[in-house]
Amino acid sequence: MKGFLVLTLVLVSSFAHAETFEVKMLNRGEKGAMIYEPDFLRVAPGDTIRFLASTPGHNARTIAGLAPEGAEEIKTPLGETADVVAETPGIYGLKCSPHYAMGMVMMIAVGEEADPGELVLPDDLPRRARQRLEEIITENRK
Ligand SMILES: [Cu+2]
Repeated sequence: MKGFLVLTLVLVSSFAHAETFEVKMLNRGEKGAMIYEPDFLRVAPGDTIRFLASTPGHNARTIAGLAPEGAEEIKTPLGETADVVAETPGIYGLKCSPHYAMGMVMMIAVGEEADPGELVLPDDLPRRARQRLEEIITENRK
């Protein structure tokens, strides 16, 4: 009976550490038009990222080539608030499908070790998306 109690406490405390981070999807934010706020998050595996439909018509999808090996593709429904659970450690580049060419992108680092500075951006990024990703990397590299 004593062993069971200890196991229960360990399980409860590991769940208690998982956090939820909110990202607003906005037509206009502090850094400009068509933007995620914040545009960079560092989270731990098991944490939840909640994409808020703060203004209509946005979503969040993995940018091809900007996700860790073996990570599941992120794809939230257009115009809806949705939760994504971070699992595989590494760097994720995310885009809004309708506003990718306008530079609506963000980055999530999962795990303490993940370094945006080690990211190699694919060649085929839209110009505005590349610009914003480079700014995010400069501001958040380790
Ligand atoms: Cu958008």
